Amino acid sequence: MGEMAENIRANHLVYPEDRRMRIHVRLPFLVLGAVAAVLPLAGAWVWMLVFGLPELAPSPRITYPDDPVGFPVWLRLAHFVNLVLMVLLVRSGLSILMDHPRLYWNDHCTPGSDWIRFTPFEVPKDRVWTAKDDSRYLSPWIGLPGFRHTIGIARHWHFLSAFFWLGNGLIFVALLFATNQWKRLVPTDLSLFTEAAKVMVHYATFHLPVEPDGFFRYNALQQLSYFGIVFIVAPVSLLTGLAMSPAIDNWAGWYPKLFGGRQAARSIHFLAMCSYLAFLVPHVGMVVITGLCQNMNHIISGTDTTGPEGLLVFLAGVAGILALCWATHWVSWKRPRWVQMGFRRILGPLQRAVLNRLPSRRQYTRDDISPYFWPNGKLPHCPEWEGLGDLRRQGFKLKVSGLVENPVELGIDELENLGKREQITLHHCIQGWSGVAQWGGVTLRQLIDLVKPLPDAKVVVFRSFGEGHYGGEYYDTLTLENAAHPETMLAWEMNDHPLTDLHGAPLRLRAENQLGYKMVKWIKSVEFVHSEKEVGKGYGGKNEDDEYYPVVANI
Ligand SMILES: Nc1nc2c(c(=O)[nH]1)N[C@H]1C(S)=C(S)[C@@H](COP(=O)(O)O)O[C@H]1N2
Ligand SMILES: [Mo]
Repeated sequence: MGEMAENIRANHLVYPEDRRMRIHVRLPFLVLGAVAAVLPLAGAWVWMLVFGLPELAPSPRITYPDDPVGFPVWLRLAHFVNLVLMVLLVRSGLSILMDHPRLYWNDHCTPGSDWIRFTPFEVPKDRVWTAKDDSRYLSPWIGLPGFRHTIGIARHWHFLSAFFWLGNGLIFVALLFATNQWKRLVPTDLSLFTEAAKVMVHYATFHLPVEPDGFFRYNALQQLSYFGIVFIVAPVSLLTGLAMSPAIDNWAGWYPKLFGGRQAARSIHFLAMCSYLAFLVPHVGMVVITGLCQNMNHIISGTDTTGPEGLLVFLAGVAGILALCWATHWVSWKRPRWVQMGFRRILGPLQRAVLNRLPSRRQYTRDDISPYFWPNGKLPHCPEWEGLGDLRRQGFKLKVSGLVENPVELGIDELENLGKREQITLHHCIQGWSGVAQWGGVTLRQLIDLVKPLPDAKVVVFRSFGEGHYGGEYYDTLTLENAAHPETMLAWEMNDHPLTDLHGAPLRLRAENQLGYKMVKWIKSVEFVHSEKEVGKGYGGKNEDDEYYPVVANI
């Protein structure tokens, strides 16, 4: 049995009782969405009723001698690969979304400020409600891997697919322009827009226009929607995806601002997914009703024939995709380590070489501080921590040991004597929420200078008084390089007050180029080691061990 299944069974999480899913859209956004959907339809009807059904321009097969004829093999392949990867992307994306089933237009994620939520619950105000409590169940029939709080695995699938999807997309676009195929998509004449509106009037009023032969050219509306998906929605997906990375956002603050902030980027990323689905329905619908067999032959065998061959191959392709869904589901549950390690092998080097190098330098102002900061994790309940006294500081001595010349034990006052740094930064939780807070503490750089790591020390371990989700000491690790980033600090203050119990008293880690789970709260000790393999199960942290999170957390 896979470890994930074991974890889930051990915690009686098999089929959580409450599996309800409610989509709740705030009224103004519901109205906005309805208006956006109805307006073009209403316009089309008015057009027809007032001016009559517009006449469409004739669309000859070939206007210019170098117009495209048929679909070359690379285009047909890229189209299919795209479909496969989109299935993985959407399924894993939905799984990720359900881990923080709320979308916002502001970076604070204050409960009640979500414009859409996929949970029946408002955040309760009378008790601690962690982000993990808030995560929801998604059926594995829909999500990859689906279920509740399987975000680690879902993200591996998402980023791996995104990586290959980008590669496929770049090859596709490069070949479009290297050949004459770009002419099918790119509008070169403004009249295309009015022509597309006319086609729209036909469709919306249930008049099917005579379609051009798709082997040679598309109708105007078809061309514009393909163009929109390839050249607008796809890049938007990619760019808003990047705008959710803590390493990128805290390095180049202007970047997420292009989209209205990190959470707006997340919302737009979701809306882009909706656009694909909204495109897919009429796209497939039109393929079916405008000559299914012939259309299939066009895009599958590249021939302009009317036999059933293409359709049969397509159905085999669909069976293949279903088999892939089953296979990805199976490895996710039975061999989750393969997924985790596969991701680490393929994308880990890139994460280390590019994103991990970016210094976090984005500073916010006091006015930006979030009124509410989602909590996460389980409060410690060991006597060691409970007995620490006032603000958990009285009896506290941070132990710093391992591969260092000068092991030390320091109280908060002594840490403060090393010099205090304050920073106002944006926190990124892997689950999707964010929040701005001011942190006060000592940089790890100063601690490193004090304890003098031996040449063999490459990794810093932070151990907590608290336990992980599945029991056992919570800990995480940073590479020495990340620990030495100027903004990486051990903090004892949040928003000018000593840390509360909920947020990690007496001491917690801040590593702004990483996701929240690396930022251990209720720190007990710091240890310098050679490799993360020596600690816990050896994957780099409690969440890495038990929930298959990546050891490098910069996306
Ligand atoms: N000891 C411990 N530290 C922890 C966690 C935890 O479960 N236990 N959760 C992490 C996660 S996932 C996040 S997002 C942040 C949340 O910090 P906050 O509760 O102050 O918002 O703490 C991190 N540190
Ligand atoms: Mo988190």
